[in-house]
Amino acid sequence: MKKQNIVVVILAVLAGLLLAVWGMFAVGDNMPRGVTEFSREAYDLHMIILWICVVIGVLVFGAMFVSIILHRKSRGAEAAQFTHSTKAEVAWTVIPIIILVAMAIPATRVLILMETTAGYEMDIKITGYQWKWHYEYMGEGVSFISSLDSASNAARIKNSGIDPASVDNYLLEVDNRLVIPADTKIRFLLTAGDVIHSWWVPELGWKRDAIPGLVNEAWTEVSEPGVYRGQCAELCGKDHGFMPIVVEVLPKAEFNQWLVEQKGPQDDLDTSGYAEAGDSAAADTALTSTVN
Ligand SMILES: [Cu+2]
Repeated sequence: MKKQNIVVVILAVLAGLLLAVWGMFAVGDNMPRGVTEFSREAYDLHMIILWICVVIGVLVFGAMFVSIILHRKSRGAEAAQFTHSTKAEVAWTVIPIIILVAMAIPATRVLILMETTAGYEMDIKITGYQWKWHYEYMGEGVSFISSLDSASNAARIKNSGIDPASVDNYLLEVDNRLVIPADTKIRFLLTAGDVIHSWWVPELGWKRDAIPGLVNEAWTEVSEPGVYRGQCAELCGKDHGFMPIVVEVLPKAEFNQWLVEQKGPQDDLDTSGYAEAGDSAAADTALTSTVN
């Protein structure tokens, strides 16, 4: 190859690499690594597959551009005349199969991990409604409705005079957060009472449809206490954008104390925090009154 041609090839490969790296970091819109074992596995898998795709992209487009630039007709290039090559056929069949199988192995492992709810220590039933979530701590007699907080709700009204930018966690805050304990495997049972919704907290690494008449399963185990936010991820009606999800992860001891408080008489509840939380009957009444 001529010196000039080598320079062209190197430049083409470098441009491709630069474009790929820019796409990843300059846009800065990658998925979060999350706060659970599963979310990290999913993130790592996503990155491995991405880099495999980048390498394939650089090789394929590199070969294409090199061919177009260096072997163009105006440079006197002449097309090869062969019509069949068994070696080429075998190579471009076997190599993609090997790549696909190599990608399927870690993907299957992560998929199985996502579906493995065995060994859970706690059950929470999540029911989607237009446009709120109902959480029930199974067997604990604790359930409540979680809907958009009043500050966001006031600011979202047209001509409210409230600047949404002045509201903390605008459209990402609720009145009653889903409180869960840290370091505890929790199984979620998801369903819906009207139309299809989807429960999605990016930091947990998965989203799951909540479908009327069907119960879907999912699980999580968060090690770091904190507040994690998400949204309904299935277009479910006019207020689809106004049914956020807020998960508050507490250390086990604090969670147990919180749970005991929720079981207490309604009057004893701290009205600044989880005002609507109470026993199932109270929550059901609240649900009926809000739905009607
Ligand atoms: Cu929804």
